[in-house]
Amino acid sequence: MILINDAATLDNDGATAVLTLHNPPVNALSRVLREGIAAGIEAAAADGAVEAIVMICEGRTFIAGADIKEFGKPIEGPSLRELEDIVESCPKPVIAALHGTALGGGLELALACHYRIAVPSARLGLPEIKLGLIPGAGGTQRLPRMIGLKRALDMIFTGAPVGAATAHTLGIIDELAAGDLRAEAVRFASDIVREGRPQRKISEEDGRLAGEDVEAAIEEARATHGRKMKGFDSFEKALEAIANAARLPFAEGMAREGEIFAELLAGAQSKAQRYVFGATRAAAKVPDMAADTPTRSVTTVGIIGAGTMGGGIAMNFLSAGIPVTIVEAKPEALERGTGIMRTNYEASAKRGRIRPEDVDRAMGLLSPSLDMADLADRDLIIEAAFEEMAVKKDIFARLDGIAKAGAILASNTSYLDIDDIAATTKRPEDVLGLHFFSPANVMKLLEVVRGEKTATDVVATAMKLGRDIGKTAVLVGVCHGFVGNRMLSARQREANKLILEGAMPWEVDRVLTDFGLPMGPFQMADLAGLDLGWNRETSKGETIREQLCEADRRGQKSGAGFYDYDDKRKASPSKLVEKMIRARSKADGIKRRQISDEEILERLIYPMINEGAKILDEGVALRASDIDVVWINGYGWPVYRGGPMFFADTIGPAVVLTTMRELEERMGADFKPAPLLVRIVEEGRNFTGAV
Ligand code: T1G
Repeated sequence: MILINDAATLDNDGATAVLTLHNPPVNALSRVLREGIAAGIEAAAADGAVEAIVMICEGRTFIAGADIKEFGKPIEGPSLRELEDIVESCPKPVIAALHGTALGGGLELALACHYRIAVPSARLGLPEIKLGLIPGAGGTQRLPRMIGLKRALDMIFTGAPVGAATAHTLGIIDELAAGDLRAEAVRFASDIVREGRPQRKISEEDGRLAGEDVEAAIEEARATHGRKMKGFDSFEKALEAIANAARLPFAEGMAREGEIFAELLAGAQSKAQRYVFGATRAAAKVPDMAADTPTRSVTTVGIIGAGTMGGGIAMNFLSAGIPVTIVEAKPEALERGTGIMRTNYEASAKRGRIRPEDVDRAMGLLSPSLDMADLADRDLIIEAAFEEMAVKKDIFARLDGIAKAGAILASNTSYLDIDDIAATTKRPEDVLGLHFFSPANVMKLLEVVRGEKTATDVVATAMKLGRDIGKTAVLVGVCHGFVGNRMLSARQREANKLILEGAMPWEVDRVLTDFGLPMGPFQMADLAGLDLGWNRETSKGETIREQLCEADRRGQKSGAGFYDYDDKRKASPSKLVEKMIRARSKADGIKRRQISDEEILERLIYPMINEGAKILDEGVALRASDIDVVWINGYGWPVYRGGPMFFADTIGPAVVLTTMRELEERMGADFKPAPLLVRIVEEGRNFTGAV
């Protein structure tokens, strides 16, 4: 065996050289690995005894891409493109042996090899779009030549990996390895040499694209991906780069791909998306908890409440193969709840998101019940009942006498005090919050709310369980609304004032949707239902929202709320609501005025940032980036803006502070700057340290 460098070794298996790569944790293409590959290929090519070369990785995966941590720094050692030229021009066949996830630059390097073999469990993809980039080492030019424009467009715009079997069908890989990958790759290399198979250079293949209708493929990509890609600089640029595979000779297409990649890499959006990549991983780490903190076994789950939240929460566990007992007080509520779950699964199967057989498999793990005593043996019990403290305290007091020792007792409350709830039990150390976001079977965010007495292993179990059911779990502390909803309340307070001062709900919403959020505060209110927490007996009709409920305009579900809705739930501004708002302004003695989009945006976003600063200062969030992860995964904050705290850093905390002070002067204490905001401006720091 020859040690090429710290990341590469070369040894011979008969007439086949095996270049083994080792750059944990994911064999990212950092400089040492690029240098190792270049030297290893050149050494094997120069060895007369070598007839073929296998490139294989140690560890859990083939190369998972360029080293994201090197972005923005000067390239040292051979670039990935130079490496690909060395590989593709090698006079001996180079076979990439794939396992784990061959992603981004890893797949691009494999496409520059002459052949590819993979284990059935391997996945291959070009996820650069998720980083605000495009494949920058030939992926936009080689992949279309291999699988056609349409499929390449889909792979690049979804950024989702395909499994080895699909890759084999598409022709991205030449063989599926039946047994040991290394042995199979060496055998495949020998077959190639013995059969005298040609050195396949995808860069020289134009045939596949000759007949493609480029315009049709582009239009189809716009129709399929355009909505999701709204606001992303990378969308149009990726379309151009990929279409060039059919429009330009390889070298010209590569040159243009490089220019576009460099532009995006230097841009604000990619910087934000790369920050989010790191922030999401950081959120999974709990500072005072070792990675090997013991966790409790959770193999069965109980849920109290089969409403929208309870049913959605249950689906997360059922889909992960974990049996769930779901308890309701009334048979008709139980039947309605379980019926909605089945309907949701059937809709997913119809859209091809799950296999038809998965519907019965998941529902077969569900045990509906009308008796809380049936939760006695559950490892984890989640309360998803009415959002009222008295109701929750009663349930937890009863659970304390039912649940087995060591069971984890969680509330899905979205605002209320977990410590108060825990105090109704004799086991506060087993109690925490698991705050799912609606629709709970869809939204990625899970706020894990750590109570004052919550045991460390319970927190560790919840964070791991969040990952196991496909959520992005963020650890938060106890306060009213935890992280996300506490900041949402600050925004809602301003939104409610703005429509009395002169803006209309649809103007406020538009400012936020133009900013990149999926919907504004009034669209959200109509979707959730205006009557959440409203009670006709106690309603005083003091707010627009109360007036709407009294007029039976309860939101989308009643066909009218802040907006009017047609039978397809298409929203339109309401003359009646406009009249109601103007009358309320007059009754409150407010002289309405024209309010600029800029003021609306500042009044909505800066108080959120200010609340985030308080949340950080109080230790309710561990990191500024955790706050950003909450808002991206729980409320659809545009990933290309990095999150509210990253956004504050891009505009400058001093700008936020100055504006807050002006607003405080003009509008009062709601805009009093948070002490942390003042401090970081005085100290010349920022929230995330990432800008
Ligand atoms: N570069 C640097 N570090 C990386 C990395 C990468 N590409 N991918 C992962 N890591 C780190 C990650 O930060 C974490 O570090 C550890 O590895 C485990 O990651 C030219 C320009 C591979 C599916 O976008 O999707 O190639 O926190 O917790 O859940 O066209 O990591 O332990 O210090 O996510 O098992 C394209 C990104 C790059 C793949 C593994 N590639 N990575 O998931 O582990 S751009 C990607 C992933 C590119 C070319 C372009 C996942 C994974 P730490 P993890 P995991």
